[in-house]
Amino acid sequence: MTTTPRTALTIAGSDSGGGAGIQADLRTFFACGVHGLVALTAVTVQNSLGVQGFTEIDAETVTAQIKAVAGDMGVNAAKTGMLATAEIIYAVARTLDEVHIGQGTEVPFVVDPVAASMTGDSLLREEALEAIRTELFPRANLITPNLDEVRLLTSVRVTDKTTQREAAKALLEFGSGWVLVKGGHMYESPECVDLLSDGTDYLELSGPRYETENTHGGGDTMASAITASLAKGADMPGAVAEGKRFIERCVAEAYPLGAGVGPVSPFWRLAPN
Ligand code: PXL
Repeated sequence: MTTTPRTALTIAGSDSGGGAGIQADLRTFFACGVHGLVALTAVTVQNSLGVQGFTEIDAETVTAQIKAVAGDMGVNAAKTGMLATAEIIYAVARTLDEVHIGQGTEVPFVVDPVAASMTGDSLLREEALEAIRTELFPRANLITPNLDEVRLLTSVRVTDKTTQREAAKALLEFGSGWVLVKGGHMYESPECVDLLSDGTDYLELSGPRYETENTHGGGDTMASAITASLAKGADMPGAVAEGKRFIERCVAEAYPLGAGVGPVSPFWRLAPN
């Protein structure tokens, strides 16, 4: 008999284009060797040119999905992506407490505070940002905002390493164990420098910047790779370092698809060439 792999749960939306959302999460989990579980929050209608709209799933169905898999299969780590509405966020927070996922439990929880797609289309109803801050950040072992999300959440404008550190401190005030302030959107910098902090340690993770237009799903893929490493038992700095290595290769091997922004690709992990 084959042994059961580790499991990772994504609580997120569907991308009909297959490059971001639960599709990015599941292909990353697969490439990283963990079994992916899903609580679907919303169905987006989109392609490489942008998001045409979305329909959210009712909050009871979201929580029922989490309880169904957590109770039977067990969850070794979890993450959130697109959550769509404040009602879903409140319901998810309550349910995570019930099934013992998040800070203060054995099961690490990563919050990727998705507010908009890279094309600028909103993926979150307006009142929901505050709910992410108050309901999810205190339960998160790690939050992974990009610079646009940092600005929405704290009003700090990150332009260099000093303001990146300021942002990390401001975000930790909301109660997460760790924060990863991703520097990929500082386009002037020749490197992508991310800052990981728990308020005591400030760890800089530096990597190359690849010239590509095709970065759809990059944030989701990185957060999922970190979640997969946590599910396999890595500590936070180790999991983030692994996630960073993983996303670098996915960006390096991103491919064109459609007339707009193509997806980052985890295929390298399956068929190394
Ligand atoms: O990359 C953020 C994201 C998350 N979830 C869904 C998305 C996107 C970006 O388009 O569509 C469903």
